[in-house]
Amino acid sequence: MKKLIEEFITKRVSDANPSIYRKPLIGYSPADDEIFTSLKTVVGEQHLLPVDLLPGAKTVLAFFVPYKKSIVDGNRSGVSASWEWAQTYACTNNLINEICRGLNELLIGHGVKMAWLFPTYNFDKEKLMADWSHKHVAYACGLGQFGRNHLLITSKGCAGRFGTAVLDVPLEPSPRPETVHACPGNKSCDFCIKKCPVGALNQAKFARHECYRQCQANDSLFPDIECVEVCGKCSTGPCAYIE
Ligand code: B12
Ligand code: SF4
Ligand code: SF4
Repeated sequence: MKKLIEEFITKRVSDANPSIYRKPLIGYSPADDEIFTSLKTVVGEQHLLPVDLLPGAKTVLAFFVPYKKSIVDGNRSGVSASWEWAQTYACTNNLINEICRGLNELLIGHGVKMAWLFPTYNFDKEKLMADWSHKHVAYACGLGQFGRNHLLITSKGCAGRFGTAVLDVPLEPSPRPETVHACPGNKSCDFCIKKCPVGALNQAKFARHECYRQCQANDSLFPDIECVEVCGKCSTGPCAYIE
C-alpha cells in the first residue's frame, strides 16, 4: 500500500513541472497517536483530530513538495516576493489538491477511504491559525523539525509546501524527531530574523499579523495570479534548500 501511495505522489510531482519541484518526501503517523490530541493545546482547541476528518481513521499521511534551488534563489533579494515564488505557490496549492483528489480515487479502488483538506486558505483570519495545521501534522508524520522561522524544516529544506491526508488503513509509522524545534545541525544562523522585511521574527512571539500584512501587500503586486498571499523571505536561508 505504501509503495502504491509513494509511487503515485512522486509521479504526480515529477510530471507536474520538473523545473520547479524536487522529489517529494512522504511520512506517516498512527491516527490515534497522542500528538494529535496535544495539537488542541499547541495550535488551539479548534484543531481537529484525524477521526474528525475520517471516522475510522487509522493513519495520517503527510507529503512535502520541495522547490528547486532556482525558485529559492530567485526570492532571496529585495523586499517583495518574486513573481516565480508567487506563481509556484499558486501552482503548488493546485498540485497538492490534485494529488489528494487523484490519490483518493486510486485508494477507493483498493477499498481504502481517505479524507483531506486544501493546503491553505482554511484558517481563522483573526487568530491566523487553522483547524488542521499541515506543518504540525507533517511534524507528527516525521517530516522535520521547526526552525526559528517557525517553518517545518525537512531533510530537503523548508522551501516547499505540505499536503496531508487521513486514511482508514493501518500503515507503519515513520520515525519522528524527539525535539520539536531545531535548525539544521542545531545551528541557528539568524538569517530569517534579519531577512524578514517587517521584523516579524524579531520578537518574543511571532508577529503573525505583521507577516500576514506583508503577504497581502505582495498579493496586490501580482494581479495576474489568483490568491497569492506570499512572502517567504524567511524561507530563502541555509535551511531553505537542502540537497
Ligand atoms: C495561518 C497560516 C499562515 C499565517 C500564520 C503563520 C504561522 N506561523 O502559523 C501567515 C499568513 C502569517 C502565514 C505566512 C506564511 N506561510 Co502559512 N500557513 C498558514 C496555515 C493556513 C495555518 C498555520 C497554522 O495554523 N499555524 C498554527 C500556529 C500554532 O503555528 P506556529 O505558531 O508557527 O506553531 C509553533 C508552535 O506550535 C510551536 N510549538 C510549541 N510547542 C510545540 C509542541 C509540538 C508537539 C509541536 C508540533 C509544535 C510546538 O512550534 C511551532 C513552530 O514554531 C498553513 C496551512 C494549514 N492549513 O496548515 C500555512 C503554512 C503554515 N504556511 C506556509 C508557508 C510556506 C508560509 C509563508 C512562507 C508564505 C509563503 N508561502 O510565501 C509564510 C511564512 C511565515 C512564517 N515564518 O511562519 C506553509 C509552511 C511550510 C513549512 N515548511 O513549514 C504551510 C504549512 C502551508 C502548506 N500547505 O505548506 N501562514
Ligand atoms: S534561516 Fe537560520 S535561524 Fe532561520 S530557521 Fe533557517 S537555519 Fe534557523
Ligand atoms: S513570510 Fe516574510 S513577513 Fe512573514 S515572517 Fe517570513 S520573511 Fe517575515
